[in-house]
Formats: sequence, structure tokens, C-alpha cells
Amino acid sequence: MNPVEPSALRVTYRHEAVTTLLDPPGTLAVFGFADAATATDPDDARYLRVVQSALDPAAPSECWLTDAMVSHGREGDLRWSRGGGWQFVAIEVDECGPDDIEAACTHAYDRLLAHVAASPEHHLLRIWNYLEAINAGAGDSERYRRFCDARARSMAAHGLTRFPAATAIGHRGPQRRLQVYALCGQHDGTALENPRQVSAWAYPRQYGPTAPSFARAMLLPRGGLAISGTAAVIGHASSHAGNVTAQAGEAIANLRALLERASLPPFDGSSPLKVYVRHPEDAEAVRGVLDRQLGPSVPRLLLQGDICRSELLVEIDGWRFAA
Ligand code: 3EB
Repeated sequence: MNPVEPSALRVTYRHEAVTTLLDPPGTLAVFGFADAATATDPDDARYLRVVQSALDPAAPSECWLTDAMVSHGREGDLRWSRGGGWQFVAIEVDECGPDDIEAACTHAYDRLLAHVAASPEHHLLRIWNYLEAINAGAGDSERYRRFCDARARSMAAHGLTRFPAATAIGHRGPQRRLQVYALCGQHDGTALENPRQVSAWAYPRQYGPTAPSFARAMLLPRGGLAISGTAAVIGHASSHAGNVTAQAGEAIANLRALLERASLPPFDGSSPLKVYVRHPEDAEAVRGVLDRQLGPSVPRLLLQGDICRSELLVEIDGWRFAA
């Protein structure tokens, strides 16, 4: 089978009704957030209500749009949509016992990776992981560290040798709910690392027995950059403990270093960013840093999110498309 030329993919934040956003035949996915005003969620495999709460009043929805015909469906607890060489795939799992994050992660990754491997769009480019109580548990029993362990084992079992770009963020929504969703492609991307940061998979032992399996960013097949969760990590160390303003500035410096590494122009209206803030009361301070450093043209969406190291207060992920 000859892979089709991938069509363009665009990600935007939109204020239209979810049903309006789902209407175009090229809509690959639409995301709402925990407390969005939508009365009822549409019964459409392309719609996912993310567990994180938006910190902006009247928050927009996130919309993934291609210029190809999109088809979609469900298989048990997994849903997918595909078109133009792209695939959106999502799975939601509840931990079956108290504190059984490993089993939930293993189930989610085994299902998702098996589905992806059997599809025309079998390159895993970008993945998001939202887990409850991410920082609960001491030392190596911390839930994030156990998640990293189960994720790495599932990826290895499925023969993945290169990691996608990723986000792993905690939520305070439904107890024990794990949400994992991904963007896959018929063509491979090119993973990028950040010259200011040690690659996550090479983190030293002090951060856990299994280093996190992700690339800092992924250059997409038709251009565009998918950027992983980026925090105030320099080298492998967290910086500016306790100072959310300085952490936000450092995260932006890391984002800029990635763009430079990719020879891409600075952030603008075509580079939507998602900003996870641990303490909702820090949202104003973070908005101030974003305004000063990025200006008003860069689309941004603030969510409550718990970052995987308890000293980190803010993390930013996003996209950089051509203008
Ligand atoms: C860091 O730089 C911050 O485990 O998938 C960022 C993005 C982080 C993805 C993941 C973790 C992950 O280590 C944390």
C-alpha cells in the first residue's frame, strides 16, 4: 500500500459550539475541558472531554483540522479517527483497584499501541497522558514514577525503539481516571531534543528507576512541530523552586531553544500553547509572564494541571505551524 501524501494538520483554539466544530468533514478531533459550558458531550468518537479544568472563563475548545475526509469509530474503550494520513486515537481507563496506576497504564498502552501498529497511520508522533494524583506516593512509589515504569515496559513489549513527543500531567478530576490520547501518522516524524536539557530518557537515577520515555518535540511529516510538556528543567534539574514567575520564564526559554533547534521562527498566531498551572491562584502571574514574553498574538489555554515533579509549578506544551 502506498502511503498517501499527508494533508496539512492544523490545531486551533475555537469558541464555536462543539457541534459546529465537528461539522467539517476534515475535523480529526475536538477537545473540551472539565468544566466547559457544553451541556451534553456529543456522542462522536472525535470528541474528547479532557479531565483538566480550564482556568479561563469561557475557555475555547481545541480543534484538530485536516483538509481530507475523516472517518471515525470505536473499539471497546478506544476511539479513533483518521484521514489524510493522520490518526487521532484515545483511550480512557479507570484504575481497577485503589492505586493501581501500573495496571491502568499497561492496559491503556497495550490497547493503544496494538491498535496503532495495526493501522495505516502506525507512527506514534505525539501522546498526552493525564493521570490522577500524579505526585501521590513517596520516593520510587510515586504514582508518576510507577506510570513511567509501566509505560516503558509496554513500549518495549511493542517494539518501540524511538519515543514520541509527550505530555504527562496530573489532574484532580474523576478518581483513578487515566486518559491517554495520541496523534499518529502514516509517515514518520523527526524527534528533536533540547540543547538546554538532558534528554528525558537519559535522566539520572535520582528521578526514578525508569527514565521517562519521550522526545522533547516531534517535527511532523508535513511540517509543523509538536512540542512536549516543557517545564523549568535545566540539564536534568528543576530550577526556581517555589517561584512560579521564574519557572514560567524558564519554560518559555526552553520552548524558544527548541524552536531555534528546529530552525523555526518565533511563536506567533500559528503556535497554540497549552499551559498547565498547578495552583489556580498562580494563573494571573503566569498570564503576566506569557503576555510580557510572547505578546498577545500567541494563542494560549490555561488548565489546572499537576506537574510530575512536585516542585514544578507550571508546564507548557503546544504546536508551531507555519504561518
Ligand atoms: C520534564 O521535563 C518535565 O513523562 O511524558 C514533560 C513532558 C515531563 C512529558 C512524560 C514529563 C513527560 O521532565 C516532565
